[in-house]
Amino acid sequence: GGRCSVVGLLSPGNLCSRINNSEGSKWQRPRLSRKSLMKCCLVKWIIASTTQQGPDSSDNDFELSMVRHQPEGLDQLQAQTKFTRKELQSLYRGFKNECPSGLVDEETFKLIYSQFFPQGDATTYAHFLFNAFDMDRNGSIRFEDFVIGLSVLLRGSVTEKLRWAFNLYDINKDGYVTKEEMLAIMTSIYDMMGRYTLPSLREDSPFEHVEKFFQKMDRNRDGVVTIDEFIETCQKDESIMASMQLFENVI
Ligand SMILES: [Ca+2]
Ligand SMILES: [Ca+2]
Repeated sequence: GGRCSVVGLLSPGNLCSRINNSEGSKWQRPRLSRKSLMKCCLVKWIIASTTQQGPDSSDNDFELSMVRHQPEGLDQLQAQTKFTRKELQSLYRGFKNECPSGLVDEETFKLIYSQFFPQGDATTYAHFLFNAFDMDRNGSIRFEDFVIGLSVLLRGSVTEKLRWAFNLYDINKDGYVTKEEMLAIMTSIYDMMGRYTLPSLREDSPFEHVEKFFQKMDRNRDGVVTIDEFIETCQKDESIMASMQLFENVI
Protein backbone atom coordinates (compact mmCIF):
# COMPACT_ATOMS: atom_id res chain seq x y z
CA GLY A 1 0.00 0.00 0.00
CA GLY A 2 0.98 3.60 -0.32
CA ARG A 3 0.65 4.33 3.36
CA CYS A 4 3.36 4.64 5.94
CA SER A 5 3.53 1.44 7.89
CA VAL A 6 3.35 3.20 11.20
CA VAL A 7 2.78 0.16 13.31
CA GLY A 8 5.75 -1.73 11.95
CA LEU A 9 8.02 1.26 12.29
CA LEU A 10 7.02 1.86 15.86
CA SER A 11 8.35 -1.40 17.16
CA PRO A 12 11.27 -1.02 19.54
CA GLY A 13 13.20 -3.57 17.52
CA ASN A 14 13.43 -1.04 14.78
CA LEU A 15 15.25 1.26 17.14
CA CYS A 16 17.61 -1.36 18.49
CA SER A 17 18.73 -2.26 15.04
CA ARG A 18 19.77 1.31 14.47
CA ILE A 19 21.45 2.11 17.74
CA ASN A 20 24.14 0.01 19.22
CA ASN A 21 23.74 0.79 22.85
CA SER A 22 26.36 -1.40 24.41
CA GLU A 23 28.73 0.69 26.50
CA GLY A 24 27.48 3.79 24.77
CA SER A 25 29.36 2.83 21.69
CA LYS A 26 29.21 4.98 18.65
CA TRP A 27 26.27 5.48 16.37
CA GLN A 28 26.60 3.28 13.36
CA ARG A 29 25.75 4.70 10.05
CA PRO A 30 22.66 2.95 8.75
CA ARG A 31 22.87 1.15 5.48
CA LEU A 32 21.44 3.43 2.90
CA SER A 33 18.87 2.06 0.60
CA ARG A 34 16.03 3.26 -1.48
CA LYS A 35 13.77 1.15 0.68
CA SER A 36 14.68 3.00 3.84
CA LEU A 37 14.25 6.29 2.05
CA MET A 38 10.78 5.32 0.98
CA LYS A 39 9.65 4.87 4.56
CA CYS A 40 9.51 8.61 4.82
CA CYS A 41 6.19 10.16 3.86
CA LEU A 42 7.81 13.30 2.52
CA VAL A 43 10.11 11.29 0.28
CA LYS A 44 7.29 9.08 -0.91
CA TRP A 45 5.28 12.13 -1.67
CA ILE A 46 7.84 13.69 -3.99
CA ILE A 47 9.13 10.51 -5.58
CA ALA A 48 5.61 9.33 -6.36
CA SER A 49 4.89 12.45 -8.32
CA THR A 50 7.69 11.79 -10.81
CA THR A 51 6.91 8.15 -11.30
CA GLN A 52 3.28 8.97 -12.07
CA GLN A 53 4.34 11.21 -14.92
CA GLY A 54 3.27 10.07 -18.34
CA PRO A 55 5.88 9.02 -20.88
CA ASP A 56 4.95 11.86 -23.21
CA SER A 57 5.51 14.64 -20.69
CA SER A 58 8.11 17.08 -21.80
CA ASP A 59 10.62 17.57 -19.01
CA ASN A 60 12.65 20.19 -20.74
CA ASP A 61 9.75 22.48 -21.42
CA PHE A 62 8.51 21.90 -17.92
CA GLU A 63 11.81 22.90 -16.38
CA LEU A 64 12.22 26.00 -18.47
CA SER A 65 8.75 27.30 -17.88
CA MET A 66 8.02 26.27 -14.34
CA VAL A 67 11.18 26.42 -12.28
CA ARG A 68 11.76 29.73 -10.67
CA HIS A 69 13.89 28.65 -7.73
CA GLN A 70 16.91 26.65 -8.74
CA PRO A 71 18.70 24.73 -6.00
CA GLU A 72 21.98 26.24 -4.86
CA GLY A 73 23.98 23.99 -7.08
CA LEU A 74 24.00 20.28 -6.58
CA ASP A 75 27.62 20.27 -5.48
CA GLN A 76 26.86 22.42 -2.50
CA LEU A 77 23.81 20.37 -1.54
CA GLN A 78 25.82 17.21 -1.90
CA ALA A 79 28.32 18.60 0.58
CA GLN A 80 25.59 19.74 2.97
CA THR A 81 23.58 16.53 2.95
CA LYS A 82 24.12 12.81 3.05
CA PHE A 83 22.33 12.29 -0.23
CA THR A 84 24.04 11.20 -3.39
CA ARG A 85 23.94 13.34 -6.47
CA LYS A 86 21.51 10.96 -8.07
CA GLU A 87 19.21 11.02 -5.08
CA LEU A 88 19.31 14.80 -4.98
CA GLN A 89 18.42 14.94 -8.62
CA SER A 90 15.42 12.69 -8.24
CA LEU A 91 14.31 14.49 -5.11
CA TYR A 92 14.58 17.79 -6.93
CA ARG A 93 12.69 16.50 -9.92
CA GLY A 94 9.83 15.35 -7.72
CA PHE A 95 9.91 18.52 -5.72
CA LYS A 96 9.61 20.63 -8.84
CA ASN A 97 6.71 18.54 -10.00
CA GLU A 98 4.78 19.00 -6.79
CA CYS A 99 5.88 22.54 -6.13
CA PRO A 100 6.63 24.31 -9.40
CA SER A 101 7.27 27.54 -7.51
CA GLY A 102 10.21 25.88 -5.74
CA LEU A 103 8.63 26.43 -2.36
CA VAL A 104 6.47 24.28 -0.07
CA ASP A 105 3.89 25.86 2.15
CA GLU A 106 2.05 24.64 5.22
CA GLU A 107 -1.09 23.75 3.29
CA THR A 108 0.93 21.28 1.24
CA PHE A 109 2.27 19.63 4.39
CA LYS A 110 -1.29 19.26 5.64
CA LEU A 111 -2.36 17.67 2.38
CA ILE A 112 0.56 15.24 2.40
CA TYR A 113 -0.05 14.03 5.93
CA SER A 114 -3.80 13.81 5.57
CA GLN A 115 -3.18 11.55 2.59
CA PHE A 116 -0.80 9.30 4.50
CA PHE A 117 -2.85 9.29 7.68
CA PRO A 118 -6.44 9.43 6.51
CA GLN A 119 -7.66 7.72 9.66
CA GLY A 120 -6.69 10.61 11.91
CA ASP A 121 -6.40 14.38 11.96
CA ALA A 122 -2.97 15.45 10.74
CA THR A 123 -3.57 19.21 10.75
CA THR A 124 -1.79 20.09 13.97
CA TYR A 125 1.11 17.76 13.46
CA ALA A 126 1.66 19.06 9.93
CA HIS A 127 1.71 22.57 11.34
CA PHE A 128 4.39 21.72 13.91
CA LEU A 129 6.46 19.74 11.44
CA PHE A 130 6.28 22.52 8.90
CA ASN A 131 7.54 25.00 11.48
CA ALA A 132 10.46 22.75 12.27
CA PHE A 133 11.48 22.72 8.61
CA ASP A 134 10.78 26.40 8.08
CA MET A 135 13.90 27.58 9.85
CA ASP A 136 13.66 31.22 8.84
CA ARG A 137 9.96 31.29 9.72
CA ASN A 138 8.76 32.94 6.53
CA GLY A 139 5.95 30.50 5.82
CA SER A 140 7.62 28.57 3.03
CA ILE A 141 10.34 25.98 2.67
CA ARG A 142 12.85 26.02 -0.15
CA PHE A 143 14.10 22.81 -1.73
CA GLU A 144 17.49 23.29 -0.07
CA ASP A 145 16.03 23.52 3.42
CA PHE A 146 13.74 20.65 2.67
CA VAL A 147 16.51 18.23 1.70
CA ILE A 148 18.85 19.40 4.43
CA GLY A 149 16.11 18.63 6.96
CA LEU A 150 15.40 15.28 5.34
CA SER A 151 19.08 14.43 5.39
CA VAL A 152 19.27 15.02 9.12
CA LEU A 153 16.10 13.07 9.79
CA LEU A 154 16.91 10.13 7.58
CA ARG A 155 20.67 9.93 7.74
CA GLY A 156 21.87 12.16 10.52
CA SER A 157 23.67 11.00 13.64
CA VAL A 158 21.63 10.36 16.78
CA THR A 159 22.67 13.74 18.15
CA GLU A 160 21.69 15.51 14.95
CA LYS A 161 18.32 13.83 15.00
CA LEU A 162 17.78 14.70 18.62
CA ARG A 163 18.65 18.33 17.92
CA TRP A 164 16.10 18.32 15.15
CA ALA A 165 13.52 16.70 17.43
CA PHE A 166 14.20 19.28 20.10
CA ASN A 167 13.58 22.01 17.58
CA LEU A 168 10.29 20.35 16.68
CA TYR A 169 9.25 20.11 20.34
CA ASP A 170 10.31 23.67 21.08
CA ILE A 171 7.20 25.10 19.48
CA ASN A 172 7.89 28.77 20.23
CA LYS A 173 11.60 28.30 19.43
CA ASP A 174 12.83 29.96 22.62
CA GLY A 175 15.39 27.25 23.35
CA TYR A 176 13.36 25.50 26.04
CA VAL A 177 10.84 22.70 25.84
CA THR A 178 8.02 23.02 28.32
CA LYS A 179 5.69 20.27 29.42
CA GLU A 180 2.90 21.99 27.50
CA GLU A 181 4.94 22.01 24.30
CA MET A 182 5.81 18.36 24.66
CA LEU A 183 2.18 17.50 25.30
CA ALA A 184 1.05 19.47 22.26
CA ILE A 185 3.44 17.58 19.98
CA MET A 186 2.59 14.19 21.41
CA THR A 187 -1.13 14.88 21.18
CA SER A 188 -0.78 15.95 17.57
CA ILE A 189 0.98 12.68 16.72
CA TYR A 190 -1.68 10.63 18.52
CA ASP A 191 -4.40 12.57 16.72
CA MET A 192 -2.80 11.96 13.37
CA MET A 193 -2.23 8.25 13.87
CA GLY A 194 -5.78 7.71 15.04
CA ARG A 195 -6.82 4.14 15.53
CA TYR A 196 -3.66 2.73 13.95
CA THR A 197 -1.60 3.54 16.99
CA LEU A 198 -0.05 0.53 18.65
CA PRO A 199 -2.28 -0.92 21.37
CA SER A 200 0.45 -0.39 23.93
CA LEU A 201 0.56 3.28 23.09
CA ARG A 202 -3.19 3.64 23.09
CA GLU A 203 -3.38 2.51 26.69
CA ASP A 204 -1.18 5.37 27.79
CA SER A 205 -2.60 8.78 27.15
CA PRO A 206 -0.29 11.42 25.68
CA PHE A 207 -0.54 13.18 29.02
CA GLU A 208 0.85 10.18 30.90
CA HIS A 209 3.64 9.78 28.35
CA VAL A 210 4.67 13.37 28.65
CA GLU A 211 4.60 13.29 32.43
CA LYS A 212 7.01 10.36 32.40
CA PHE A 213 9.34 11.91 29.85
CA PHE A 214 9.37 15.24 31.46
CA GLN A 215 10.19 13.90 34.90
CA LYS A 216 13.24 12.20 33.46
CA MET A 217 14.36 14.96 31.16
CA ASP A 218 14.06 17.94 33.42
CA ARG A 219 17.14 16.98 35.36
CA ASN A 220 17.55 20.15 37.37
CA ARG A 221 13.79 20.44 38.03
CA ASP A 222 13.43 23.97 36.81
CA GLY A 223 10.30 23.22 34.82
CA VAL A 224 11.87 23.36 31.35
CA VAL A 225 14.01 21.03 29.29
CA THR A 226 17.12 22.38 27.61
CA ILE A 227 18.83 20.90 24.58
CA ASP A 228 21.57 19.48 26.83
CA GLU A 229 19.08 17.85 29.18
CA PHE A 230 17.18 16.51 26.21
CA ILE A 231 20.15 14.95 24.47
CA GLU A 232 21.72 13.59 27.64
CA THR A 233 18.50 11.97 28.82
CA CYS A 234 17.59 10.52 25.47
CA GLN A 235 21.00 9.00 24.97
CA LYS A 236 21.08 7.43 28.43
CA ASP A 237 17.54 6.15 28.62
CA GLU A 238 16.63 3.48 26.15
CA SER A 239 12.91 3.63 26.84
CA ILE A 240 12.80 7.37 26.22
CA MET A 241 14.83 6.93 23.10
CA ALA A 242 12.35 4.37 21.87
CA SER A 243 9.51 6.73 22.48
CA MET A 244 11.34 9.60 20.88
CA GLN A 245 11.53 7.38 17.87
CA LEU A 246 7.84 8.00 17.48
CA PHE A 247 8.40 11.30 15.77
CA GLU A 248 10.96 9.82 13.43
CA ASN A 249 8.39 7.44 12.12
CA VAL A 250 5.99 10.13 11.15
CA ILE A 251 8.06 12.22 8.82
CA1 LIG B 1 9.75 26.60 24.01
CA1 LIG C 1 15.62 21.74 33.25
